[in-house]
Amino acid sequence: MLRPRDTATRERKRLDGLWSFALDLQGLGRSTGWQSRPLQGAREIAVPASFNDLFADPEVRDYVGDVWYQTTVRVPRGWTGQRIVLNFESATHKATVWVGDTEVMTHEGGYLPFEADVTDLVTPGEEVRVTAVVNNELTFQTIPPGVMEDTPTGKTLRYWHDFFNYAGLHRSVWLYTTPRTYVADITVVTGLDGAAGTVDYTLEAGGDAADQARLAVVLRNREGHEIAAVDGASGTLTVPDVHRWTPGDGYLYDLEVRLLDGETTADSYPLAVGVRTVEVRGTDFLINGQPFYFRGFGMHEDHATVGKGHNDAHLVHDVAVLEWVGANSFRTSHYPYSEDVLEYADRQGLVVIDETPAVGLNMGLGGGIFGAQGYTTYSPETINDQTQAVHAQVIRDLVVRDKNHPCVVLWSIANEPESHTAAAEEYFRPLFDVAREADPTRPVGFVNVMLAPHGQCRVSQFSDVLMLNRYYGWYVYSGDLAGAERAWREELAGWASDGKPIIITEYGADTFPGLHNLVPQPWSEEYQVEYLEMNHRVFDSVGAVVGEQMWNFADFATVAGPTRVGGNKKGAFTRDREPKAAAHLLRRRWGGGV
Ligand code: GCB
Repeated sequence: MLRPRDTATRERKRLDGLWSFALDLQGLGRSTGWQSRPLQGAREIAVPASFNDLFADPEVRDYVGDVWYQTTVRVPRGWTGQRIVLNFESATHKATVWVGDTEVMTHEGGYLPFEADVTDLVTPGEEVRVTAVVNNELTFQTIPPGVMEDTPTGKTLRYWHDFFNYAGLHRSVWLYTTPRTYVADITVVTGLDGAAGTVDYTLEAGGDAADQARLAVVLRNREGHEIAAVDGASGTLTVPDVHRWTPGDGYLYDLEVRLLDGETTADSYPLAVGVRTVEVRGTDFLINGQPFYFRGFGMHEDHATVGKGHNDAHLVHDVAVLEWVGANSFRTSHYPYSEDVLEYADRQGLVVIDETPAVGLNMGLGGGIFGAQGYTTYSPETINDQTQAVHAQVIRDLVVRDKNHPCVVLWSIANEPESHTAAAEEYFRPLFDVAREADPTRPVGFVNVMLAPHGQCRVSQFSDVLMLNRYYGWYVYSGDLAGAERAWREELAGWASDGKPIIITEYGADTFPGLHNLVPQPWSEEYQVEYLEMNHRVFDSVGAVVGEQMWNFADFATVAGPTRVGGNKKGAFTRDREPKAAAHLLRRRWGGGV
């Protein structure tokens, strides 16, 4: 699936704005056909945004179940004769969509796009009603998992990941056109050959005459000069004296893909291409053959009011803050971010670890760490074969969406799953194969949790890169940084003996901004600084450590709990992106700029 774009042969219309919105408190909407009429008793809601924090209403914030979104759109009259597609960049976590009275699609998984051909259901020049029922329940067969529990005061949703279950339409909704026969997919793989670059491409056509489609590509540099042109559905372009895509220098070529009808271009689609290589060699992580050290954060799509709603202003500001602090990378913890984020990272030369939404597959954790018990992680009743199939599909779908982004250098197929048991090994072994089959060009890993330390983890054997989340000095050795340092050095030495590169994908300490201690204690800004300094001493002493991504970039919303003071406070920045003392420390260490 290619992202909706305006091109010489395609047009799009964004459906964002104020939609009608209703909670389905009695669960009657589906059986009584709410899609067939204007939503009753609806309020207006902003799209894109999480619905949870838009009203001062606990019923909305904590709502679990179906919510209904509806809007009316006039299809541009110039679209006659075109193929017309309705595209949702995401719906968290599950959605069914109708155009008029006709159901057009259902999609599960809250962070990836889905679309339907609606050509036959709309008339250019006329209005049409679009309705989506979005459901935010999680089960053991969803990724991420969760469970509805009966409590004396009603049903509640329990889940094992440490961020608030924001839901709704978080990203743009589009109506767009393509010609009847169109470019359906593009895959590029880039390489280096001395001073030259190579771009291997594979194209797919779709639609009425896909079989007879003639395809061709033209590659241009940033100035618009043609560098190479090739005919055919697949081939290789050579770029003499290539300007490589490198961290900090997001140089992109423009690959124009054309579908030809005789001499005319029937469809045209542009793809930004960064020419670079990624490789793991020994304990090095190489980008363009050069060792790369990851400096940055695990992040969240999380802001006041909009929750997980994408917003370009927040994106630009977050990346400006990353630049200020000297970060060169981030992880899309714990789900695929908006594709706008990846496109921007491509242009900024920011390096991305791209993570699936497989978080919370660990019933030994909860609300942070060492929490809720009472379930077995892998069992026929909990995380089972069906979950594994859903997990495999989300890996494939993530690769399909993000495979062409030069910023993505490493796939993370899960965050902190249970990984010390035989069941974990069995569950994950085939998933690594799925990832490698979907993308043979990038390294694959998963993020290991403290409950499966070196010597006990049975899943790391499959990883190209070891990604470790460690909280020595916070969840263990709380307030005892000397003890923490000793234990941390000992464990890390074990991992280093495996001969693989290690990225510390999380290390952090909750810090209440403005809390100060002469003698640093947990929760104070001073303690966070000393905690980071201790960690950095440990990392700097181990050659196999090729990256540090502090947890977290900014404070973020979570479920309420005794360890969460208005959310998770491990940010180097507050939720509104003001620096804590730790941010200044990182800036000095990472050489941040303006
Ligand atoms: C972790 C999780 C992350 C949590 C963090 C914490 O290990 O990966 O999602 O937010 O710990 O602060 O407890």
